[in-house]
Amino acid sequence: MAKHFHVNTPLLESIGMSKRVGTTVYLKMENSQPSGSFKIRGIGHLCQQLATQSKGVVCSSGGNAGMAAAYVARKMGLPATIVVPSSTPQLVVQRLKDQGATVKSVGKVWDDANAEALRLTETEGLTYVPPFDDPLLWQGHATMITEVAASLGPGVKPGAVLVSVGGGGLLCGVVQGLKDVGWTDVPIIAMETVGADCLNAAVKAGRVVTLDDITSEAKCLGAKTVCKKAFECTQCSELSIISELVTDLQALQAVETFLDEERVLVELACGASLAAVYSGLIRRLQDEGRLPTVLGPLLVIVCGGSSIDMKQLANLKHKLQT
Ligand code: PLV
Repeated sequence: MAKHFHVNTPLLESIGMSKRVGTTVYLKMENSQPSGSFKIRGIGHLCQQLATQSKGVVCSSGGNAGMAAAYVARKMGLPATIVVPSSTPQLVVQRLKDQGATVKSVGKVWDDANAEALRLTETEGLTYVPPFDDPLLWQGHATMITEVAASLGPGVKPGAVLVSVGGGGLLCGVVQGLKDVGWTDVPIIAMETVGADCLNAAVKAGRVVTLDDITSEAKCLGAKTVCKKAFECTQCSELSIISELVTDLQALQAVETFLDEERVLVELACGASLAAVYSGLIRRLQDEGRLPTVLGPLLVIVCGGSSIDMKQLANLKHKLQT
């Protein structure tokens, strides 16, 4: 990759989380990317490959892929149209506009917005930027694992990696990254919220399935169908991918604990991963023999997200606790 748009993010040790899990926990702080999430890695790479001659990009998004596409397009001097579902909060719509993007709100969930983005690709001749289903995205996301390997130094390898799953692009990127650095034996814990659980539903069904609806408040995990590649990774004997769920309330409580302990505000989509630590899920997986009792360092991908501020946090609290 030539010039890129993402930054090399810090890898921080979390004392609070390490105490809870009983092993060192490292946080890959993707929240500190210029667009607020890891999405910029893949989308920056994809746009460099596909959009240099473009008359503009169009991206369907729950919010964060759109933030990345808008940021990258602005840096490339291209117009960006971001199509979001009506569930995307106003604060994200405003942040997208502040990045210079044109925002269209179409349909109830991401899948509806995506149909409109694909239509615009055809009718307006724009370059389509998918939020999670493209090998170029996974290749870009994989750089986060290469960075982790460089930060940890030779001879140190994670005991497990914790990621959130929406449409599965982050998961595919992490898998790619683990392959790139020769860590395919490191188990991945793939977290979703109940009601945005397309990977978990696919794993249970033994095939890719489409959810009837997205009922979780973690809208950025809200793809009704996981990408084929992510499902295939769960079926691959070379990899160990553990698909687990938390409730929205657990994800919210994790967001709050993370804010208190690490002084960083992330959205619910990221809270799903953090909840695996705070709710005791990692300990339970160890007790069940699904993770080793003596676990090497736990790597948490802090995927970040812009769909949060103090007002949104209060709204979510009100919604989920009453
Ligand atoms: N969000 C996508 C898909 O939404 C989007 O359009 O922004 N963590 C955060 C903060 C995210 O925004 C997302 C994806 C994920 C995790 C999950 O990544 P994925 O979709 O690659 O599995 C519908």
